[in-house]
Amino acid sequence: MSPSPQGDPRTTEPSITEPREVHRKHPKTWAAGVPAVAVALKRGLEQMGPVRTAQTLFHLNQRNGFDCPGCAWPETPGHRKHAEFCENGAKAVAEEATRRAVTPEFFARHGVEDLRTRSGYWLSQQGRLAHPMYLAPGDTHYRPVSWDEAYGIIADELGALSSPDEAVFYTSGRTSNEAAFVYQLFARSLGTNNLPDCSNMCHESSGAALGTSIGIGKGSVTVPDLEAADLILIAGQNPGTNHPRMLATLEKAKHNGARIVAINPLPEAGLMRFKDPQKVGGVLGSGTPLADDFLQLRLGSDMALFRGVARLLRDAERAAPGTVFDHEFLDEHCAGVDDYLALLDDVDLDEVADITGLTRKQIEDLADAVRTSQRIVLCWAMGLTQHRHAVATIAEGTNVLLLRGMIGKPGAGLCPVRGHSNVQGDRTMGIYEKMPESFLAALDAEFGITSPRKHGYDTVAAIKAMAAGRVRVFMAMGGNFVSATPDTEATAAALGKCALTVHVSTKLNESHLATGRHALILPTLGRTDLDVVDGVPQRVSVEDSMSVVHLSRGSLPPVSDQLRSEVAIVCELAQRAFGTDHAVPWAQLMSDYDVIRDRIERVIPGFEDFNIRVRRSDGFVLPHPPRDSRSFDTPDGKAHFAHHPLEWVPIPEGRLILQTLRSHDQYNTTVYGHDDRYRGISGNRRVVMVNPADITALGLRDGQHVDIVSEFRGSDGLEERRVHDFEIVAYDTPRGNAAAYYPETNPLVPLDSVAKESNTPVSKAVVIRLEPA
Ligand SMILES: Nc1nc2c(c(=O)[nH]1)N[C@H]1C(S)=C(S)[C@@H](COP(=O)(O)OP(=O)(O)OC[C@H]3O[C@@H](n4cnc5c(=O)[nH]c(N)nc54)[C@H](O)[C@@H]3O)O[C@H]1N2
Ligand SMILES: Nc1nc2c(c(=O)[nH]1)N[C@H]1C(S)=C(S)[C@@H](COP(=O)(O)OP(=O)(O)OC[C@H]3O[C@@H](n4cnc5c(=O)[nH]c(N)nc54)[C@H](O)[C@@H]3O)O[C@H]1N2
Ligand SMILES: [Mo]
Repeated sequence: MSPSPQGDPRTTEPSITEPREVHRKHPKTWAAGVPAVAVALKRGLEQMGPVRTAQTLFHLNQRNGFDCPGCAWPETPGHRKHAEFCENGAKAVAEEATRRAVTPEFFARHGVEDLRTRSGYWLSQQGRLAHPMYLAPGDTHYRPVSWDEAYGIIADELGALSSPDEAVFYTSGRTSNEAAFVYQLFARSLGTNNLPDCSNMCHESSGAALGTSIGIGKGSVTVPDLEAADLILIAGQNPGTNHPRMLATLEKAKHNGARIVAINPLPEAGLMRFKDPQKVGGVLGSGTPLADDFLQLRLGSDMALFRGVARLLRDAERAAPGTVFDHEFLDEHCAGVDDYLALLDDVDLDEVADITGLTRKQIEDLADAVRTSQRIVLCWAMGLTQHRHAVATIAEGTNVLLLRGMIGKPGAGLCPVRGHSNVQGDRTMGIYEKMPESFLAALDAEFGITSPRKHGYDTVAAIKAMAAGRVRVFMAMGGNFVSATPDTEATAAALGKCALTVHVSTKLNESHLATGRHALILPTLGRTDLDVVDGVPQRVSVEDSMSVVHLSRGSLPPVSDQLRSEVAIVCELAQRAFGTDHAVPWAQLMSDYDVIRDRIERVIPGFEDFNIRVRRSDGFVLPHPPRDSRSFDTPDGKAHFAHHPLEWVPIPEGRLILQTLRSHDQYNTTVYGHDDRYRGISGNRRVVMVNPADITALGLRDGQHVDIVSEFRGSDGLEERRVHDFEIVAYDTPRGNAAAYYPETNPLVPLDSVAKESNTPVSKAVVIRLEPA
């Protein structure tokens, strides 16, 4: 295909503004509004030029357009014809649809050592990867290879494994359903379940908790439910930055009379007030206040808060039997309630106040709101999932909703807000190191393969296996493994022990420089790119945070004719690795994505008439037994009250608890710029936000430069990790709690510090001390 003029790549190196000194302004008390539009347009024009900017922003989340590669927040049903503006969605698109290109000449100019000295920001600003590149053993520079050579290199290494379990296949959550399905089929045809994914670091704790409590690891609400709720609790989530389109839903809920409670250590602007840039009122007026209550609790104390609320509900029920609990729901649909109520005897509400840092009155008010509301939704994200006791915390929040019968009725339910735009779909497609027997059996029957039954590695287990020399081939379908995972130095060293590392990527990142003995970078099409097979434009499908599956079609001419789709890369590699007479018809699968969808339909329940229903303008909703019919796919068919011992995060003397979080100007490890606008911090990301009273108590001062040292008691005693030269910023965070940006602080997160049951790295509670630099 010949690129149109606006598709011509820019190959001169862009001039990059590297970080300078930190600037502070007052944190914002509202989100979006006119500045959001201005920033989005500026970034769009810089990266894409005027024509592509207009083309992409017009096609974002449209009926015939592409699914936004930003977050997994759903479209409002029936609204897909209107452009839904979102600053950070626009930035995600600009980042992908940039005209800048990383060519073989770029790699000839910059050796791997040189690139290792560059920041992640500098790397991603270079533009789209434009040619397959190979770093041969002992080489200093990546050099161009043909696709054939690249497949040959991978197939040779896979052929030389002494066990298929010496290969690991990572996935990041942007991969489409079709690509994810063929990718896991490839891994299982090879004979391994080593399919770690970004979800292991993200909502794994939600999946683990909900799986046990309600029998399915997905949220139980839809957008109309949120709009109809009378109480919405938002715990551990910063929607103004990470799910901006959620604010429009919250605004609507608010207009319908909902009360919104923000539960967060930080007064995030998006939780406070929203100015919809698409409405006159949002441009000229003061916007809509969102949160009615802001509960500024300490890091890791949500479980205590939920348990305190449960205790108050129980007391109210005892005082006026039959008025608080939903007895019909409890009797008919739940197990374990009596044991849970007994556990509540031990709750000391003064202790809950101490742990959370909230007042008794705040806790009682929340319990009153939960007691008197008829339709309650609990939303959460990384602030709950990335703690040692994350699974117990989410299960505790679920217990509270169960007591009031808030599952499987309109306007109520559980709402884990997913991150990557198709992370939920990838899991549905089998990207999981321990898929159930029913899935594996169906896959085997459909394709005539024998999937391995032994569970594979998740992300943390994969790093440990690499470190132990048990992995020879590491392949990543997207993502930035070395920067997103904990313990950056240890992880880079582990990757270095692999024979071959392979990255299927859209943009250059640090993981391309954390190589095995040899390494490949394979450039792929993104969501915005036109994907044509035999003259026919292909569409892919994705599943949003509320289990809605719909189509996405890119429209932009790719930045180079060397880019291949993720589906093609997997299927071509499979033909090379397994030969053309393999049981799986790889050539046929890649010839038309409808064929893949037909196969998905035969393997995965809920995809009946996939190709027909996915073409409806709003797509279709996957089944969710608790939501649809209050049925629970647990051994006894009931929802289960969890009975975990109460846990929280104590703050050792002279230490702080650090959470690692996102600024307003990044997408995970991809830094778009240095302006965390809502928090009023710009210029440089190496900052640590600390409560002013703690700064004084620690004998430090605002603006001082410090090293952050993390302390972790591992099996071999006290371990320390250090990152250098961070500026202290006095900030409104609870006493004893601090915050700094991910991924700069990932070297501080110990690989062994993981959530119980879900094995998710504990990124929101790192014990630290600050040492003057
Ligand atoms: N623009 C943009 N959008 C994104 C992303 C991005 O990087 N940029 N990333 C995507 C991905 S993969 C994900 S998973 C989501 C992440 O979305 P979020 O979970 O909103 O992301 P974080 O920045 O990690 O923010 C965590 C929030 O939880 C709060 N928090 C931290 N610890 C606690 C706690 O113990 N209790 C409570 N109650 N609150 C706590 C923090 O103060 C912060 O407000 O966003 C997705 N969308
Ligand atoms: N300390 C700390 N660590 C964390 C977190 C935290 O809050 N704190 N959050 C965790 C969470 S929630 C997540 S989800 C992970 C994220 O982990 P990952 O998903 O691994 O990381 P990303 O930064 O999203 O990956 C960005 C890269 O993906 C590639 N890419 C983008 N789009 C596409 C595409 O369409 N196809 C392909 N093949 N490649 C593409 C680009 O090359 C880009 O450089 O990080 C986790 N790590
Ligand atoms: Mo995530």
